[in-house]
Amino acid sequence: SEVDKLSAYHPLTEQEAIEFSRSIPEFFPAGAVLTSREIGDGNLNLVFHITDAASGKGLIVKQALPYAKVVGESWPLTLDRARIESEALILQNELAPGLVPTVYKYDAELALTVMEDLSDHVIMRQGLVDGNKYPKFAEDISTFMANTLFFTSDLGMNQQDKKERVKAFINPDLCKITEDLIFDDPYTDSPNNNFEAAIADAAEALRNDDALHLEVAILRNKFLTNAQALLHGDLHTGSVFVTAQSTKVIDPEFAYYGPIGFDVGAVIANLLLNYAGQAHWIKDEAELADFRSYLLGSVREIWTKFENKFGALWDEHNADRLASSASGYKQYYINKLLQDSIGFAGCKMVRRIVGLAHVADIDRIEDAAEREKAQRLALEIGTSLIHLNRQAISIEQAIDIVLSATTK
Ligand code: SR1
Ligand code: MG
Repeated sequence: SEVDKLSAYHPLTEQEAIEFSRSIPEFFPAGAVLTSREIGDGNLNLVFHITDAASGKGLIVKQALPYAKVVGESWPLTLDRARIESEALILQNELAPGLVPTVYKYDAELALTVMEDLSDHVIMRQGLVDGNKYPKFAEDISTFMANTLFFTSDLGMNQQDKKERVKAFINPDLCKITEDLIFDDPYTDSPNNNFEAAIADAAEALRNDDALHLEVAILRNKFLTNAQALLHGDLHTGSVFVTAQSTKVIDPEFAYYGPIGFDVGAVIANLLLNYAGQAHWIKDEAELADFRSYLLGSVREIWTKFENKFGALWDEHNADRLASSASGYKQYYINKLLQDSIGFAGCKMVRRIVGLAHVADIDRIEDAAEREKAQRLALEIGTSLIHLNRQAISIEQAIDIVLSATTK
């Protein structure tokens, strides 16, 4: 068949993506006239949007490339990440139903996953840049994180099965990207770094701050060694599709067993990066204050809801006898999650300003002086969160950091 002819790995053409999508049983009507468009705007993969104008139905065909698209063929990357992504999506859909796209098919040879078309949603990063609020997001993302992280941890599943799962999600290439881009490059003179001359002094300060390096080294070590739960691994606002009523988390190709706070911190960091850029996007002072207060309210709500939901799962489903009975342990564990989340959030903000891959919330600001102001604000917040992390006892301390950095 046409699909069999495709089978050896090669990057698909738009036409081949159409042929492949016809192999999904009973999806498109027989003889449907399909169109295909490569819409991938991420750093790593090809993404084809297949549509049938007559039925209005669509599919996404996502194919991993054997290298990082953002850099080129000189940066090889395993195709196994397509398996990791499809298996993570399937598991996440079981643990947090409706909060990820449905997977229709995975093809190991072609490193390709066919999944639900979410083109009635928008990428949250763009939605926030456009000044839109998402009233269901805090509820949904806290459910997503509490369910997927608790039930894949030693608290929420059989601990021997968990070790098998750790094995299935060993993801060295993608972890190496994070280890370098987030936990090393910004703090040294790395050729991967990418920052503007206007903030060279701030980038240099990152390289010379010993106390900061200690905190980043501790957080890096947690990322390297703490197999706490199956993470999404790259939970920024570009990995979330939203509408006012719906949230869908996509792109878990960085999934691996790591520290829970890394996912929670990613969400917080990306709301705060938007916060830092918003002075450009919203010119009216009152509207800006309102939107920024919405973003800070979301950070508070996400943490509080996550903490409550994770705590409720702990009370009802704890698989670890001592963890559930030792008095004070739950509070100790959840406070460590808060501290890690704050620390990782800081690292994720810093890397988006001086590291290889940036965010549109700030990079698309055309005016150089405004862009510099946003970058400096993000760095001020990020570094302060990193300095705070091991001392934190409340999310309010992180919010206070943002407020005082804004008025500085
Ligand atoms: C080389 S990939 C750069 C970044 O894009 C992804 O979304 C991850 O955040 C990664 O660090
Ligand atoms: Mg991605």
